[in-house]
Amino acid sequence: MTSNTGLQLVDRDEEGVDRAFRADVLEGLSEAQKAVPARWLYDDAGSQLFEDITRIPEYYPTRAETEILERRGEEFARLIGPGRAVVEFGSGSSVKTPLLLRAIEPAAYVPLDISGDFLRAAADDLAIKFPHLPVYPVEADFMRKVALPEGVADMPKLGFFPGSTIGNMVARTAVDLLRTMRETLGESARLLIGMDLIKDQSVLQAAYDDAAGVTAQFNRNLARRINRELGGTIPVDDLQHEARWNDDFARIEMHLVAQKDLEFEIAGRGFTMAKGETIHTENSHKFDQRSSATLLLAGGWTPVHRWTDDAGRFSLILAEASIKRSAP
Ligand code: AVJ
Repeated sequence: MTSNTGLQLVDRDEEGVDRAFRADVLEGLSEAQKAVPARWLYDDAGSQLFEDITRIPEYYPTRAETEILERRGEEFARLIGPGRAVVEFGSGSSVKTPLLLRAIEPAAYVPLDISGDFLRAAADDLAIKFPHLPVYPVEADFMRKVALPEGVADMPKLGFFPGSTIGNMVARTAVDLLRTMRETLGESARLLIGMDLIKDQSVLQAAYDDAAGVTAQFNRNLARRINRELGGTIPVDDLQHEARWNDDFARIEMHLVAQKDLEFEIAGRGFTMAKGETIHTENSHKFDQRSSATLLLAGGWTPVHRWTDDAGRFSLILAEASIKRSAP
């Protein structure tokens, strides 16, 4: 396992509390619109619940993207070519990643993830499926530039960022990440990135507020995690899951809505919520052809090809690192 400079990825205090989590929660819940960064939804329980979400009937993105990966292998091979080191941002899915690797004859596979456990599991799984492919897992926070292993130094890179995870970020953060990816991947890199598409509101609403209530559990798990890890007393059952379409920003927002006036403590500090007040817990931005191109271009990537599933719900975009040139 390559550990990037052995840097401490989680900073805990004497009691084992994740300092960044506590700071984000205390700060976010002190703002006029209460909000907690979406990354804190994904502890072990949250990651498991998200896995469950990918299998519910209303949640189309995973199936739509997998359909593209299953059907377009020949085009990937032609447009991407063999011999690249595939650098995956996030620990990789046992379904999507093999579909890509099988299609393009890569020279190496480099999964990047902040969680060593997920990373090792994904890497082991891959090594069994592709016994001749060099696999170099790297435990790192890919929001910052990552030093890739020596073994792939001379290979051209293909970044792989499926799942529309980019949609979790507001434009500014997304652009920062795209530019950082360009730095991580180097000269003549390419990027294959999943971006979910703007569509009928009722379809989006259902995808983020499923009938079985799995997404509601996923959202409420954040409050449970706060109670568990930060000594919180949030009355979780008094918070209702809401998926809201924000048309100005073209995004689905997840909120936890207070069902009555609430008082609770977190890490010794008191908080109140008036009935109807919300905690904003996640954004899931949706794109069209132009907005996705604008975002990629702002991040230093020129789109070269795009695929959608047959129903036109989801897009997978191939982009190349833009070359600086003078205007126009
Ligand atoms: C993991 C960010 C891609 O936005 O669709 C799914 C997360 N949240 N249901 C998404 C999510 C609620 C998901 N991403």
